[in-house]
Amino acid sequence: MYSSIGHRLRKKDAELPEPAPVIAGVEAEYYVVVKEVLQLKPAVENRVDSIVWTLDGKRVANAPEYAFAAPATPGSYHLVILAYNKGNIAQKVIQITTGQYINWSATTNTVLKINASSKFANTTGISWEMVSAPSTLYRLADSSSFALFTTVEKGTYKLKVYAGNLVDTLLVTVRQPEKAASPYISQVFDYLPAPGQFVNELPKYVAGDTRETMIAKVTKDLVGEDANTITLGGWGGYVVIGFDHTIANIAGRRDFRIHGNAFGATANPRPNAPFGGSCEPGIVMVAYDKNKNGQPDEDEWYEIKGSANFRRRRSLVRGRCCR
Ligand SMILES: [Ca+2]
Ligand SMILES: [Ca+2]
Repeated sequence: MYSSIGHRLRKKDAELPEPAPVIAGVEAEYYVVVKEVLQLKPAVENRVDSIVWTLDGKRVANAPEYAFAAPATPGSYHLVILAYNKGNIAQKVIQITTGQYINWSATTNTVLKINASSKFANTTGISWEMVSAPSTLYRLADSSSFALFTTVEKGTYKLKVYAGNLVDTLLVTVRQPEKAASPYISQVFDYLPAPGQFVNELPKYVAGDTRETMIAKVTKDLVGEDANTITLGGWGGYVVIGFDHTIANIAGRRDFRIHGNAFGATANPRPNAPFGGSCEPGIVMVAYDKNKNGQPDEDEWYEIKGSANFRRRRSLVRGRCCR
């Protein structure tokens, strides 16, 4: 009885017009390096009788998959996928550009400046794009004729640079440096506390100390894993510290951490005081050693947004805040 119903349903289905095939799972454009093979395997929705591939108008395959082998000379190709079923033909057009690799090498946690090749000279509107990366912990910042690239992980990164019909593919091979980077502070450039409760106590000042000897004491306190607290005093006090590598600013990730002295406390001598404690906010600025002289120069600093950027009335930045 069940098989009889099944038979009738199948017969009825066969009499309906068939939905057209839908070709998905392939891009409209590909860039293939010369002598490399691009394997294309579209996902075809709905029933299909045959899939035909044409390259520059010439039939090259009749199969669900097609392997495009890029010749040794760069060029551009027009690939069309045709999917047939009863009464329907679906079409998908793919543009393939082929070109040569340009090789670069770098080490992790350093900034590599990559200039667009000479064929892009006098070209505006140059775009840079990561094609494939062994890690998401990288940063690619582009400025038309050049890009700055840094990554936390070693491996081979494939980038594309293009403008109009011009395109280059770059392979950046990233190695680990011989000496592993330290995750801790490696250097103190400067220290100048403003007047405050613990100034000359953290670190301890003794008669005869100079700015240089105090910086040496702060260096001893802050460098390496076993660090101690220092005081910056009140508004305006600062310390300038450095690392032995460039810290990549990864989008959506917190790239470094600063331990402060904030805490909550219920004890408060004032009656009916709100919950409080010690907030001790600070402003964090970061410098990128753009001119590679090992110094944080005036034009290399950026301020990181903090809570004060979002509360105008209590803004530290505008110098209006305080306790
Ligand atoms: Ca970040
Ligand atoms: Ca510098």
